[in-house]
Amino acid sequence: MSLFADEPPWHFDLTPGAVVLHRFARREALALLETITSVASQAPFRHLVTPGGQTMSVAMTNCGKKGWHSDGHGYRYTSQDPLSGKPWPDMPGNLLLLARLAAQEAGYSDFHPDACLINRYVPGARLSLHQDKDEQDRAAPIVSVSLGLPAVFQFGGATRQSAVQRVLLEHGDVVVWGGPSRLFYHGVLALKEGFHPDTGAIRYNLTFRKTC
Ligand code: MD6
Ligand code: FE
Repeated sequence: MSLFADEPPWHFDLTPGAVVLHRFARREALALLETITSVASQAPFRHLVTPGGQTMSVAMTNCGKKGWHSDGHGYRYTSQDPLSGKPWPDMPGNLLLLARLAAQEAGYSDFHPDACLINRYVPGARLSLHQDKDEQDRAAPIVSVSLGLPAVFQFGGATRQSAVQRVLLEHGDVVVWGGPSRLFYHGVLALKEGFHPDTGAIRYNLTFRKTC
């Protein structure tokens, strides 16, 4: 926690185990965007298809030892990009360090992510309520970094019917999510039109996970 309330990050507790670190990644944001461009040049963004046959409005790619994938056979982590058959691009050191520092700031020491899912939203793109439950290690938190246009993040509880709260995630905001809330339902409302000086009409989200 910073000593002075006028310096980032500002902690906002969502629910036990989950905290927003407002502006935690602001200073690194431009370097993170360059990293995203580099990863996407090796493993391009693509619109995955859910097991139910719906094409997702959010485009995705990954870096790290594992990458998240979805198709008609289900959701899973793979070691290779199914588009190219090659391993996912390495997770760059600046991303890994940021994820580890954010986890520590939220009280989760010794976070060792092996996957970074990169989401790209254009206006209208959304992520419906879901649980992140494809990871074997449920003791590790998830660290989520928002860049570019703001989005409304919804977070609920243990069931799809749980009441949802809403929080605006802006450029450089980080959410750390684990412990008792690790399997809580959450989603992202349709992105509004807008312009961000660093990304134009786009929001990116990086989620770091320990998959096994
Ligand atoms: C997003 N994030 O913010 C999507 N999942 O674009 C997630 O689905 C998410 O932010 C688990 C933990 C934190 C997250
Ligand atoms: Fe999620």
